[in-house]
Amino acid sequence: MASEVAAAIPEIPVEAEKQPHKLERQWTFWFDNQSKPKHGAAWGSSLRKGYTFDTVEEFWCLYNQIFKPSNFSPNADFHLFKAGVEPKWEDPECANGGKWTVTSNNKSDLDSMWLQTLMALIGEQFDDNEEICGVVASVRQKQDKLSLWTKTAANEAAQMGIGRKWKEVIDITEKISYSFHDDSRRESRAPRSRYQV
Ligand code: MGP
Repeated sequence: MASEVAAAIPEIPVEAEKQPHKLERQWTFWFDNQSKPKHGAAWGSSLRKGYTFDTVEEFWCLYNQIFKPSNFSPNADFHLFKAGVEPKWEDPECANGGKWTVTSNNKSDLDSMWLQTLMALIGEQFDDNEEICGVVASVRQKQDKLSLWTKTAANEAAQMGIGRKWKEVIDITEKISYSFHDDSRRESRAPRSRYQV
C-alpha cells in the first residue's frame, strides 16, 4: 500500500523546488521618515527608495523584516509602487492621477489592511492593473491612513471599479473617497472628494 501511494506522488526535481516564485512585474518599497524634518526642507527630501523585488520570497522577507506598519515610527510613510514609478505627483505615471484613501484609528487594522493591499497588488488582483501606481501607508499620531494611487483620475469608471475592489480586499464597508492630485497641488487644505464608493 505504502509503495502504491509513493508511486502516485510525482517526483519533483530538486532544482524546480528551489525556484523562487516570480511575480508578474517588479515592485519597489520606498520610505519617508518625516519624524525629524529638517527646518525648511522641501517635501520629498527625506523620501528614499528602498528595495526592488520580483519574487514572492523576497516580498515576504522584506515585509517581515522591515515593511510592517507596526514597526513604523510616527510620521513615517511607507510605499509600495510599481518599479520605475516614483511615489510623487511629479512622476509622469502619477501626474494625472489621484488616490483612494482609507483612515484607521487602530494599529492592527492598519497592519492587516496594508498587508491585504500589498498581496492584492503583487498578486495583480485588480481588473485594471495598469491603472494602479501603488499604495502609501502614513503613520500619524492622530490617525493612520492608507492611500491607493491610480493613474488616470478623470477615468471615473476605472476609479470606481478599483475603489470597489479595494474595499473588498481590505474588508471594509464604510465609504471611501477619491481625490485628484491636481486638486492637492492647487489646494493647501485637504483636497475635495471627487468620487465616493
Ligand atoms: P499629503 O499627501 O496630503 O500628506 O501631503 P498628509 O499625510 O495628508 O499630510 P500630513 O500633514 O499628515 O503629512 C501634505 C503636503 O505634502 C502637501 O500639501 C504638499 O505640500 C506635500 N506633498 C505631498 N505629496 C504626496 C507631494 C508630492 O507628491 N509632491 C510634492 N511636490 N509635494 C507633495
